[in-house]
Amino acid sequence: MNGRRLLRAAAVGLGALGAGELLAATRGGSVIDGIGRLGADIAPVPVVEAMVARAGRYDKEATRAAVVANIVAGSAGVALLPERLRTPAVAALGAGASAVALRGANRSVAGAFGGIAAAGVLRAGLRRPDGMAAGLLWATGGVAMLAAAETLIRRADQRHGERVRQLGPMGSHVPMAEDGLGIEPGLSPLITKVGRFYVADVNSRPPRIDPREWRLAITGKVAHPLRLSLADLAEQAVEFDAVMVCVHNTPGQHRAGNARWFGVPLTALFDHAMPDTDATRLVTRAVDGYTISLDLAKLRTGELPGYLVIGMNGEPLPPEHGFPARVFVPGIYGQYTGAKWISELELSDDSHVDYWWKRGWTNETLWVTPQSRIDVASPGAGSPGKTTVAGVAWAPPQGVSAVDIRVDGTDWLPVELGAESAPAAWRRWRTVVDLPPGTHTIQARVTGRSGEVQDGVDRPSFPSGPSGFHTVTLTI
Ligand SMILES: Nc1nc2c(c(=O)[nH]1)N[C@H]1C(S)=C(S)[C@@H](COP(=O)(O)O)O[C@H]1N2
Ligand SMILES: [Mo]
Repeated sequence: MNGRRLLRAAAVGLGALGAGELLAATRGGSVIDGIGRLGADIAPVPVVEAMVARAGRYDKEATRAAVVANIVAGSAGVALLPERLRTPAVAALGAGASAVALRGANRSVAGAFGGIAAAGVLRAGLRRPDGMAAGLLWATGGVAMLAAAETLIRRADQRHGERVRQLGPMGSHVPMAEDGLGIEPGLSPLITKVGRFYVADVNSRPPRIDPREWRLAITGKVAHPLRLSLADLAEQAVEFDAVMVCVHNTPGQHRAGNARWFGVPLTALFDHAMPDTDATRLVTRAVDGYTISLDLAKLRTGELPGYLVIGMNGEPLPPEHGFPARVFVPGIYGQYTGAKWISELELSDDSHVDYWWKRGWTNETLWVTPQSRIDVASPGAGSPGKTTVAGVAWAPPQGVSAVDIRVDGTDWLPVELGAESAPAAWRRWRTVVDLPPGTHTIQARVTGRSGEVQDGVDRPSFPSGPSGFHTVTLTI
C-alpha cells in the first residue's frame, strides 16, 4: 500500500461524505451532526473537558471538523484492509452513520439515506483504479458538496429562527432600569444580548421544533396529565432577571449571561397537574434525548426556584437557547438547571438516571458558586496611574452584597456596586485605583448575601464546579 493510494482513498472518503451530507441536507438533516452527537454522547469526561477548554466557543465547529477528519481517516483505513473486508467495513460505516443520523437533534430519514448514500459512493469510489487527478476531483467535489450542504442547513436554521421570531413578543419590552454606573467601555451590559449569550449543549446545531405542533406534556406520577401549548403557557408566564452560568465557566470566562426571562413558575404547573405523593423527581426531557432531573420537594418549597421558560429578553427563546421551552432554576449551573427544547416534564421516582450522571458528574444538583469577572482594567488616558477596573459579579439566587479587588496580592479594597435588578441577576461594579509604573496583577472577589465569599482556590469544573479568582495582569 503506498501513500498515494491512501491519499486517494481519503479523497474518496471526503467525496462520499460530501455526497451523503448534501443528500441529507436537502431535507434539513445531517450525517455529520448525527456522528458529532454520538461523539458527545460517548466521549470520556477528560476528552469532553479538554474539548471544552481548547475549542472554547467554537466547540460545535470543532466537533464537525473532527467528524469530517475522522471519516476521511476512516476511509483511508478501509483502503488498508484486504479487498474482501472492504465491503463489510463500508457497509458497517454506512449503517452506523445512518443509525446515528436517526438520533441527532434534527434526526431525519434523509439523514439516514445520506449515510447509506455516502457508504455506496465510498465503496464505488474505492473500487476505481488509482489516479491522483481523480483523487483531486474527489476531494474538491467533496469540499464543494460539504459547503453546499452547510449552506442548505444554515438556510433551514435561519428560516426556523425567523419563524420563531415572528411568533411575536414573549414578555414585556420594559427597558432595563439603569444601574447608576453609566457607560463604561468594555464593561458587560446589564442584559446579555442573544448572539453574545453563550451557547452550551451536546448538539452540533439546535433542533428545529415546529411551534404549531409542539405541546408541553406533563406526565408520569400526576393526577392530571397535561398538554399545554405555547399560548397556554404564555398566559401564566412572569418575567424575572437572572444570570445563567455553565459549570465550565472558570474565572474570567464568558460562559455566563444575564437575561430577562419569561416563564411559568413550576409550582403553578404542579398546582394544575397535581403530582402523586410518591413522585420525588421532576425529569426535564428534551427532544434531543437529553434529560436532567430536579428534586421535586425542593422545587415545591421554593428552595429551588424553578421556571418553565418560554421567552428571553422579550422575545421567544431563540432556537439555540431552547425554543420553545426550557427549564431554568436561577442559582443552579446550566448543566443541572433543566433541559432546553423540552418535550416533556415527567414526575418520577428516584430511578431516573440523568444524562451527565452516567458520565461521572455528581447526581447532586450543583449550585452556582459566587464569581466576579474583571471586564475592564484600563489605565487612564491623561494619568496612566489612575486605572479603571470594572466587571460583573454574581451570587445567585440571594445576590451580591460586596465586591472587592486587590492589587498585587495586597489588601482587599471594596468597589462601587451598580444597583441590583434582581438578586439572581448579575451586578456590575467599578472602581479606580492608583497604580505606580510597572506590571501589576488585579484580582476580584465577590461576597454573596448568604455570607459566602468567593473561593480563591483554583479548581477545574469537573467534578463539582470551578473556583478561583479572576486575575488580570497589566503594565503601567
Ligand atoms: N436539551 C439540552 N439542554 C441543555 C443542554 C443540552 O446539551 N441539551 N446543556 C445544558 C448546559 S451544560 C448548559 S450550560 C445550558 C446552556 O444554556 P444556553 O446554551 O442557553 O446558554 O443548557 C443546558 N441545557
Ligand atoms: Mo454547561
